[in-house]
Amino acid sequence: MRVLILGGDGYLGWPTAMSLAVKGHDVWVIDSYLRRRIAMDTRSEALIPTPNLHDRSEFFKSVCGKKIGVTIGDCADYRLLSRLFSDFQPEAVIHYAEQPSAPYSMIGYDEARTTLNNNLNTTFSLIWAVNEFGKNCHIIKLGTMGEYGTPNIDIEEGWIEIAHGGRKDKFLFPRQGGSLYHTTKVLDTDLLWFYVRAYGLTVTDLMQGPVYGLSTAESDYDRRLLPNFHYDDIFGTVMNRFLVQAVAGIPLTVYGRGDQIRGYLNLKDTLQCVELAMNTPPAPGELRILNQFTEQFSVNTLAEKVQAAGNGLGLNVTVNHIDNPRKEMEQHYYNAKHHGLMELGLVPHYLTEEVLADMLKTVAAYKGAIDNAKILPRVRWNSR
Ligand code: USQ
Repeated sequence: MRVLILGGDGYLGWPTAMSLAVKGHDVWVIDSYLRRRIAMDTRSEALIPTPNLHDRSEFFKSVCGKKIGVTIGDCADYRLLSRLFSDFQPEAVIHYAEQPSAPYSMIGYDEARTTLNNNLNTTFSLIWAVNEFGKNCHIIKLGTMGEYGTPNIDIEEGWIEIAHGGRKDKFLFPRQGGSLYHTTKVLDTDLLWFYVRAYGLTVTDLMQGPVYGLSTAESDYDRRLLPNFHYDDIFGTVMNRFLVQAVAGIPLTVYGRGDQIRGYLNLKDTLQCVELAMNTPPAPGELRILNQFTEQFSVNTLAEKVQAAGNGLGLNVTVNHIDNPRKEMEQHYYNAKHHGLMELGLVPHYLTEEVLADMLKTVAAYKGAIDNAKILPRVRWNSR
């Protein structure tokens, strides 16, 4: 298949590009380096320096013999996207090109506006480019489990049937993002749903939980192909942060009570999920929503698991409950359905002690590069 990846420089975008290229797909990536710029601005650079996209693509070709096309440009630029669609004629487009950090979106007005503009305008321009130049192209959009928040009822996969006044109908599951970033994802879904109804676009919205992990089959060939692994409070997801903290000898930063539950998955499973969604598209003109995670844990459970694996390797891992910088429920009901991707064939990589030990060993190889100033939270939700 010809596959266009928006946000191809990202933590998920680059590994997805390599994985699909190795499987024989014709892959083109576009990225504006927004994350790299924000990381520099906020002193949140990744643990492992990653080459620019052109260099990554060349290293990849020299190692795996496959070409990944590269465009550096703004995915919100409709004219640029339109040219890419006309020239490359993708059959599937995978949309990762969003400002993905909840804390960044909560710093202040400028950061909130950057997040809102980038995320909504990219989704909007993509919708129009597909409608004008690639009507049959399947849009695979990375949403987030955070769109649902933490309701006191089971979370369905995207839709809920509601009986009211003696009548029934099916609606998008109620959503309540916990940050401006998460709220832009809610708005993305609404935009997509409107244009699915209006123009008959074909869309899969993947509601993904926090991802962890450093390596994939392709990055194992050469360190220069590793994903950009963040451990700072802006771009680092909780599990990746705990791995680095364990190696650095810093107490694990559990926010508040630590009973916050989320659905997690290994980076390797993100690749599987996206490929499964691509290979088995929904019916033309349908919005399909799949919940993308493999296991539910509380933050406390994650910390205990990292502590056990770290201590098994001779590290002395301690856990610290610190003041929660976010506004979120710290104790809540959480039961999210996630059978759609399993039915499509997902074979999960679960979070075993062996998986944790492997990740800790990889992080340990970069111990000297850990900057302790990036660990403690610098952004508070309720600062004003
Ligand atoms: N947390 C800690 N200690 C830390 C960091 C986080 O206790 O040092 C807690 C947070 O308070 C939260 C949970 O861990 O309760 C998850 O936090 P996170 O930073 O791993 O995840 P989040 O901010 O929600 O965002 C990440 C990605 C985002 C993606 C989302 C999926 O950055 O792009 O959409 O995970 S989800 O969480 O399901 O919305």
